[in-house]
Amino acid sequence: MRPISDLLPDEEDIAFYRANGHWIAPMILSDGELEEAREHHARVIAGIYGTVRAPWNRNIEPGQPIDHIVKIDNSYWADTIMARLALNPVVGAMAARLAGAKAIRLWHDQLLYKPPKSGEAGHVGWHQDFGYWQCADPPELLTAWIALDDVNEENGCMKVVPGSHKWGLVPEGNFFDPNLKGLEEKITASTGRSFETASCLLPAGSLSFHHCMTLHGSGPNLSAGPRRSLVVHLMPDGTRYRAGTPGEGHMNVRLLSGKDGDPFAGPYFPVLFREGMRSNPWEVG
Ligand SMILES: O=C(O)CCC(=O)C(=O)O
Repeated sequence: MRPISDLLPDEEDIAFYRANGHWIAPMILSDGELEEAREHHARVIAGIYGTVRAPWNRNIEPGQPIDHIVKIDNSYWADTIMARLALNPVVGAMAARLAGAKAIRLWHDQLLYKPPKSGEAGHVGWHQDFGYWQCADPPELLTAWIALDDVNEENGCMKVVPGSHKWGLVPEGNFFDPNLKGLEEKITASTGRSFETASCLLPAGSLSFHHCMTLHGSGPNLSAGPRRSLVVHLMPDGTRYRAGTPGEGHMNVRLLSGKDGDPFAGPYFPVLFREGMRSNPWEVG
């Protein structure tokens, strides 16, 4: 594994992220960590929780046949290995540099499993994450998408629309609409912009980042193996609650239990990285 300081985005990477709204990061997991993460990913899907707490939400009950994309929110509550991954300070440091923030907090995680030979049921419709997060201000949140398998065109890698983080909010976006072509047509018609995509091709153990306004989605898994990932949604420290938006139903509004203008802080929004914090791994011993 390279020294941690070598993994962080340099000035060119930061400029790329700010211009395009995404960035492919290097490998952060060793083979052993990857194996352990896969095993615990499977446990959470199977409903075998290593803590006293279930995830916030899951779209498929344990033991049910997995015939569509599995999405489990705040899996880190239920499993300490998932927690270690979701709260990885190196991921936090990468995010801090990309976002130009002094500290990064967890917004929430999302464990994803795209089943083998998924067909349309494995699709993720084109969307911007901020469409669901309008309760947060400013819209500078970002996502670390950590690959637990090699991710490629065959198994339905995530695709992003470079530059779309500068388009403003596109209301047609919908994670849950599998009709990618139909969504693309609606989005092109409403924005008047051409829809070019870039594929986030990742070796297992590496990750990509995308800005919360970047349009993204993915197609079917045509391969015989699963496409497994842990998606870690992050925010710059100081991100505040904006009351009365279409994002009012988001779980984090309830977890904050605050009033308009309060920062999303406290135990439900742990800090992954803070500049100068003693526990940043490359500053200790
Ligand atoms: O995994 C995918 O294909 C999409 C994931 C996603 O929507 C996200 O990371 O925000």
